[in-house]
Amino acid sequence: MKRTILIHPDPRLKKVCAPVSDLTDALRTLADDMLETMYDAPGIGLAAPQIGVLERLIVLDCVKEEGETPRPLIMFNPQVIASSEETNVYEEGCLSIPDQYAEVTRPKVVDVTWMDEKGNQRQETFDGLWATCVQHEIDHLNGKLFIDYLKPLKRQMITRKMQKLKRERARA
Ligand code: K1U
Ligand code: ZN
Repeated sequence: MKRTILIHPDPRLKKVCAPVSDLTDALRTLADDMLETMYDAPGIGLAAPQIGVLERLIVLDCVKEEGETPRPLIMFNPQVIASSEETNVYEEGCLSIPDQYAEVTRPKVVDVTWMDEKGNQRQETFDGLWATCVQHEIDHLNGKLFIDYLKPLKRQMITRKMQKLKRERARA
């Protein structure tokens, strides 16, 4: 089932999410719903707080090319355990901040641990767009948005645009 994506500013997007302890069928269904919502948007990642669920769950699939095999990943309690000194600049977007993009600098390579949908503990090294995306999604679990890396004036400008968008959508 497709879920509604919250738009910034929303207090739920600023909260630190709780770790998942028991992997239930309800959580697996939630993860499937998040993948459906992400692909439909379309996007390359989605974090549970973006649909109003304050638990540490993210999904991502950074395979963008048509015809390439998709690689959906479901991560419960993801954690960056090591980051490269080398950084990467990427023009990021966010499904909770539609049509706004800005350059963000992050570590180029990260090692991430997580629990998958089968309850297995996993670890993998991510590079390039995958590394950017997984860091962006983990930030969501800590109440942080990509605009929090920008200068206050630019952040304020984007926030005002989003407030206007929300007012217009409420009227429609
Ligand atoms: O978390 C989110 O809001 C999803 C976001 C993830 C992300 C994008 C760019 C850099 C870091 C993290 C998005 O998916 S925005 C949409 C987007 O980037 C995209 C959409 C369709 C095709 C390719 C990319
Ligand atoms: Zn986002």
